[in-house]
Amino acid sequence: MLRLYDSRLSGNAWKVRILLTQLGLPFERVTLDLAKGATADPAFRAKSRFARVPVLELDDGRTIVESAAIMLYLAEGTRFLPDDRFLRAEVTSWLTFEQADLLRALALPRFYRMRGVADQMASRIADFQEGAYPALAKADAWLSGHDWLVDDRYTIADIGLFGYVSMAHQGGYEMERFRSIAAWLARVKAQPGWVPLVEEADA
Ligand SMILES: N[C@@H](CCC(=O)N[C@@H](CS)C(=O)NCC(=O)O)C(=O)O
Repeated sequence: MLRLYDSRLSGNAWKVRILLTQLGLPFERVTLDLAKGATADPAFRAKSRFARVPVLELDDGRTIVESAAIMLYLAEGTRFLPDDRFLRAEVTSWLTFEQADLLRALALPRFYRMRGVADQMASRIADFQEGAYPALAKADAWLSGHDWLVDDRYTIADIGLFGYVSMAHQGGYEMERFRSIAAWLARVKAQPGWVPLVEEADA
């Protein structure tokens, strides 16, 4: 069976969990305690060359790291990834944009708030916001003319962007500025098989 190494509040692992669930693929979940330094464990380091979750372990023991790589692997040949070469490049383009322009800028302010250190990190948060607000505006502009990011249908591009954008307000972002993003987030959440970050049994 597939095995997903994640952590309870990781948005990157959440993306993979949403996709696995929507694909109907059974998987075993191994939830690491990042606060206790679980990613430094040599056994985990042997599975994750970057010492981070998510990690997908295949039946044969090989592992895939990086949420975008995992999603591209899982989505191959499914409705979540177009066959057309150009459209696949479009999917990769959104996944790359999310990682380069949004991931840290959205995730770290949320993390600082969760840890109660947002006040000390105020100038860092302001720097993140300076970069992320224009990137969010670009996504909002695209979504003002499209229901979905690629090919007018739900793909892993949507799952990839959804993860941290849906939690940006937890890091202090004023997401009410982005009405098209808000409508798109609701569409993603309404997809069959969508799962919340923290499931009730786990809350
Ligand atoms: N680009 C990576 C980022 C993964 C990442 O940042 N993972 C965090 C949790 S969301 C992590 O494992 N951090 C290591 C640690 O806190 O020890 C991806 O998309 O998978």
